[in-house]
Amino acid sequence: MRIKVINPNTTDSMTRKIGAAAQAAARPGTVAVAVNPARGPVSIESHYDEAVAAVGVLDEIRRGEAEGFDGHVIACFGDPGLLAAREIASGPVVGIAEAAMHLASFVATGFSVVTTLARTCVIAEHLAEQYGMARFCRNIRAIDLPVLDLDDPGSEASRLVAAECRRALERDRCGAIVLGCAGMADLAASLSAQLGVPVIEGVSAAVGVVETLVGLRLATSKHGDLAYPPAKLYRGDFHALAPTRLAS
Ligand code: 5HY
Repeated sequence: MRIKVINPNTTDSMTRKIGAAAQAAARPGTVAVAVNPARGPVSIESHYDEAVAAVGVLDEIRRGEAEGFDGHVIACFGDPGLLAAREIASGPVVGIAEAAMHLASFVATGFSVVTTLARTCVIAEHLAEQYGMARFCRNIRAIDLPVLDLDDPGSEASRLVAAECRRALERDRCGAIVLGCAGMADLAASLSAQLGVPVIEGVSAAVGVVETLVGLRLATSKHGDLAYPPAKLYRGDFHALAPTRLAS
């Protein structure tokens, strides 16, 4: 099975980290190929970043369809472009926030999310609502560190994340932690060992969900709102994105 793991931001080092986490979580026989779009924000920390990054995600999904991938993962905790991606993909498309929240609900009656910038907490809140996970989501916390600082050893990111996780376990009545950024993929195992609770990171969670769906021969329904988009003309430099080419 081949899974395309899309990092919607355009920072190669983060794509490499995501790729390593995805392949490490994959079952024998699964190849996880991590990519990022050629165009878009270096990190995603706002609604605006998300909106623009979604176009890059759709670029990669279209390419992935032509390259014959069995499934796709959207590796940004805002799950940018998820439903639009499902419209143009034949195989399953899973977002890391969606997968992490659902898997957390299998191992605890409540989880807290620990993410980067405080301003992105509302995005995770909206997704918890949208996915029907609001009653499991006890709290969404932020370490208030920019996404790209996660890789800066001087930022003490892992210490800040661990401290926020401890606060969540002390105060939020949660039994599990969901890491709210793909850039935290490499922190889950050591945090779980330190804290003694399930710590779920979305890249591994989403790879596992895609593997399960493909294994069960479950693909995105093309009946109703996730059918291929109606063919039409797109003007200007979005011309190449016109859905006409997809339906054929
Ligand atoms: C992510 N941003 O997973 C989100 C996390 C966030 O560039 N990759 C990003 O903080 O919203």
